[in-house]
Amino acid sequence: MEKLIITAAICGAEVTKAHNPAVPYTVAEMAREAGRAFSAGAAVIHVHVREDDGTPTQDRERFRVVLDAIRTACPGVILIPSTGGAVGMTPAERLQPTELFPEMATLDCGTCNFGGGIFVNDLPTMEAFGRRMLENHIKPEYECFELGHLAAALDLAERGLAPGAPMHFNFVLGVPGCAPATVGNLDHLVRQLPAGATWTVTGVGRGAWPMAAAGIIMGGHVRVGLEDNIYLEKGRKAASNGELVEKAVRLARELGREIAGPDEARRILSLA
Ligand code: KMH
Ligand code: ZN
Repeated sequence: MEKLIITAAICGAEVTKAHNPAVPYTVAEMAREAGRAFSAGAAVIHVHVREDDGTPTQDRERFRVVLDAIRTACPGVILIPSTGGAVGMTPAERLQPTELFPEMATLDCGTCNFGGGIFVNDLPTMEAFGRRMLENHIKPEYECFELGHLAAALDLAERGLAPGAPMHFNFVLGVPGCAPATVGNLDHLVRQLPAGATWTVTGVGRGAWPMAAAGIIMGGHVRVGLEDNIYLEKGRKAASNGELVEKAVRLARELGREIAGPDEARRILSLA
């Protein structure tokens, strides 16, 4: 089995300091949390940005400053800025980080419930995001929140409207109102992947650790972080993203899977 790539989703757009005081907002906090995750074993950081007061934003210049600060704190790390942003943002707003030519970015693969809101990713929106990633030579991380999202992503690439093989997917399971975080759902998705594709699994909320374990033993990769889950274990909040990554590393070691550094992750993801 390949080494395990751990992604840390350190901030998100919805979780706040009221949920967990370790959620980073400022540039310094973002660099600190990314640094802790990286030191613990994360090769990839999934990045959302906030104003200093915690308001989610997709502002290009805020992304520029935060991505630079994370690069300094985490030499060689792979950055995956979000083009999902927060529910209700326009496609133009969301696309701003792609103007910075990151090596990867998220591409969300369908409209779905997202907590109390609706996260809009209709086909024209997906096509626009796919075209932008082709033009700017960005490898998408195709985010699938529902079982049908995988087929939508494959169809987009098949029609030449988004980057194709080798494709990389993130199966985000357990978002309220979307596909639950079950091994059955994950297995159903993995079985439909084209040859050569790579995948990560993200379990949201209480699905976080079962999905991490499943990803490790099924040969995929794993995302953890405060964006998805604020608890280290039931009733115990994580003190940092680093603690969440440390737990993923412990699980992997117990299950016999080695951890990939950024260079190995670049090779596995065909970025190198
Ligand atoms: N904040 C969610 C509405 C992504 O980063 O691409 C969308 C999200 C997905 O987090
Ligand atoms: Zn995200």
